[in-house]
Amino acid sequence: MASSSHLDVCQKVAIELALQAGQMMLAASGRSRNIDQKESMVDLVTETDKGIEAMLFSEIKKKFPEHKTIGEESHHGKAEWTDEPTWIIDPVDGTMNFVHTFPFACVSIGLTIKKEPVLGVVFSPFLDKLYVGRKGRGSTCNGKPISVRACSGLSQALLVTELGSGREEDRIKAICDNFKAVAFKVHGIRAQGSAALNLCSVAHGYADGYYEFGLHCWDMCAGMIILTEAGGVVSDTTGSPLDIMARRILATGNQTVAQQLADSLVSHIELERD
Ligand code: LIP
Repeated sequence: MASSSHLDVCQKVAIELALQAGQMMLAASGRSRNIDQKESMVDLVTETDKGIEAMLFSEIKKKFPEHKTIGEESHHGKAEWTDEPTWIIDPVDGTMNFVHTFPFACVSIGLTIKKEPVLGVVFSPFLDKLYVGRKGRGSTCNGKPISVRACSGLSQALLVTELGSGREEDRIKAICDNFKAVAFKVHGIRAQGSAALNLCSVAHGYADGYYEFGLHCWDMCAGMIILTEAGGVVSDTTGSPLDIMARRILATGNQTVAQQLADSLVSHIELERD
């Protein structure tokens, strides 16, 4: 396990890089030209996504040459994820939002050691929110401690979920079936378009739970440590332990809401692992 002082250096660098990435997002906002499609016509990537990831990887390589990296825009085939210190990065989480200048877009920088998230940094320059979560040290937003809010159960919960980036008939049907199964049991359901900010919303006490099928390891790595260090819980959508490569997550402020939500979902979509 890395020393505390080494992780202090990692945290300082990750925050500096997140702020730099935020400036790149602000400079490019509303001016995306080369927008490409990936998994589907709604799974977009811009030159800003690629430029930020290149900057992050280059800086991390300079400062931590022995560390590994996994990034959304340079990821091809199966993720090579080892016990080595590994930065798992989404340069622009919420790319569709970014293209439309809808403010829920951020950079997400996670660090795992022995395949355990130990540090998460999520920064949205449009919302002006810098979230930091550090194993054993809690979570903050703009330097102030944050925590999940109390929620007695699903009937009192405000949830977040997403339609995601796939448009396959069976996936959309399963997502709609789950939405309908949950809709009548909760206070409300929101979709913000960014997994990282969804996890931070639960960590900050704005929402009581979030679930999604189809997201990737880079969408969830930073946000999950920010949430668990704020007192929240993460799992697979069935309630079993989370596998961050299995492309599905259930994240709540407490175990009661988690169990009731897992019991309410009617379709646990299986997707090709990262
Ligand atoms: C996004 C995820 C979000 C999902 C979107 C998209 P991206 O990541 O954060 O949860 O619903 O479809 O995948 O592609 O903007 O980095």
